[in-house]
Amino acid sequence: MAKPVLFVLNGPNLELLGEREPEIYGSTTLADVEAMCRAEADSAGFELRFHQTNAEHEMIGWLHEARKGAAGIVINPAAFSYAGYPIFDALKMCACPIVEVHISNIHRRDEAWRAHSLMTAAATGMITGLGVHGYALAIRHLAQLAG
Ligand code: CA2
Repeated sequence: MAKPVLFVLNGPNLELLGEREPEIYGSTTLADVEAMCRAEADSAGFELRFHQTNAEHEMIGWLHEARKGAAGIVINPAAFSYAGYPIFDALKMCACPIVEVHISNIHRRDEAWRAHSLMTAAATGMITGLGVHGYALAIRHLAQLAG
């Protein structure tokens, strides 16, 4: 039988994770995050689709794929959080549970604008400030819902 599909989607600049501002984002790379997500998804019985993009249209394309029956979406929209209205609309079209993840605590940053993510109103819930562990927690939550 086909495994339920889980999308883990990452927005702009996150391919640089581990290379810049380690005091805020830690030293884990996005490849490490993907490996961690694969391990979580495997043990939960999910098929994982893990992506990162700097292009809004690509993110929307993956959300349109997820719309067709994904079991869940984990999304770190990064800076799309603040101006990505087309991504917000695409998220709203997805019926599955959606967990928004931010590595840093967006409510505790020097720049006040980081605290207000447009995406949160389209998500089921949000994890912020727990580092890359937030991705693993999000997958465990979605696995519980699916199980
Ligand atoms: O904390 C998060 O996960 C963020 O979504 C990361 C975004 C930022 O715009 C959000 O406010 C919070 C992206 C940060 C800029 O890109 C970097 C990527 C890797 C390392 C340093 C910066």
